[in-house]
Amino acid sequence: MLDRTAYLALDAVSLPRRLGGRPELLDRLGPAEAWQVREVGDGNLNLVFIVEGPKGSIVVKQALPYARVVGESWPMSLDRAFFEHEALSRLGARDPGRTPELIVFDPAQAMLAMEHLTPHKVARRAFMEGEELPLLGTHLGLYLARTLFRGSDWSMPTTARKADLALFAGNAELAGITEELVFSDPFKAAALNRHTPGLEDIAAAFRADRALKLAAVEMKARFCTGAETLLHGDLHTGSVMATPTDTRVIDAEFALYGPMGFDVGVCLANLWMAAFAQEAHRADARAATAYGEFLLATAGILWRTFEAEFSRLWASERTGILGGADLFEAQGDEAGAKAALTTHLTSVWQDALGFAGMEISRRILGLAHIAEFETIADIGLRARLERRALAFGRHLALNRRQIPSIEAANLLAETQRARP
Ligand code: SR1
Ligand code: MG
Repeated sequence: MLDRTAYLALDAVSLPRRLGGRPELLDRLGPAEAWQVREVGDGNLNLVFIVEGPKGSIVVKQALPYARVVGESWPMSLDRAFFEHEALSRLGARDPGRTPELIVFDPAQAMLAMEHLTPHKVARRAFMEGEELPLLGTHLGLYLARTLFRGSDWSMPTTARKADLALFAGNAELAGITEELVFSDPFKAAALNRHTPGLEDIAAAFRADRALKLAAVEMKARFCTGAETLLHGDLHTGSVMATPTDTRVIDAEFALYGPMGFDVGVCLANLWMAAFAQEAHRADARAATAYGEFLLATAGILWRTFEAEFSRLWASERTGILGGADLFEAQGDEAGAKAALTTHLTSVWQDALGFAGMEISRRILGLAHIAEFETIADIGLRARLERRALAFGRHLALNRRQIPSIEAANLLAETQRARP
């Protein structure tokens, strides 16, 4: 058990004194007396500082012993910083260049110093500002294929795979948060739930919707029992930072072994929700439609890139426990290998749609909402847009086995967005 008696939350004033003795940081930043520090954390859990010095800048992230979004009444273990560091190291190795460079990790202080991604913007913010990110879908599709494939039994040898499964089973507290907030709370009268005024009827309808609750139970069971690969575990668009030419994935503290479709579905859900919110963020209907089309196109590119890259890795790197080349290719049965791949990708796709439905429901009816909706000052408009997104999310969850393609899912989103 790690001794954390010395743990103390950082602040902008104490940070140069407390971290100024570390050579890795001095190399990057220059002398600590000249550091400029600002706290910029706007997430639900942690402190985040940007530290600028004469030679450069870094980001320092420190876990708090409670959930920032609720306060000290919700204590949380500091161990999440350890799991984030372990996860980012693996995800970065599996898709090099797609995560921030890690500079220093201090487990006792639950503190991670890393590359300052600049001029990157949180993708969610770029969506609200209408900024085009033409490579986002490609980069995320590649990231998802590489990390999900290379962390799985299709790729990993049995000892390493089981050691990682055991390691990340320790991140149980954060897994438990997802289990409750994503798969249970939106479908019951949970104490921390909140929603936009005007959505009382649909919130009540969700609580009474047996078919939807059965879907939630099934998706929760997939999440809890389908330990296919190391997931990021919270891959919404606040965990993505981007420029028009680069995309990075951050904030992996919810990492755990789970079904591949979870990361894919959460990511798609957040692209779709951003599209539903566009009407409130653009000057006119034409601009909202155009940017909404960009977001749906990004979802399309993401899935098609994921499929293509996963298929490439399947053919070239399928050397893990589940490899299966001995059953198919080695016996001249290429079609059998293709059939096994298709079966797997179909299962990821159907899971992704179910998880997307859960993510949309929880971001509108649960505790943790998204900025694209939360910043809409006109409450009537916000409720109208959220209602459309909820109807779409419900449809995905209930019809996940009947929606054949990303094009079909995008068409459903388009149709739902156009409703009065
Ligand atoms: C109490 S944590 C609430 C949410 O914030 C994180 O970003 C996760 O999405 C979690 O569900
Ligand atoms: Mg986060």
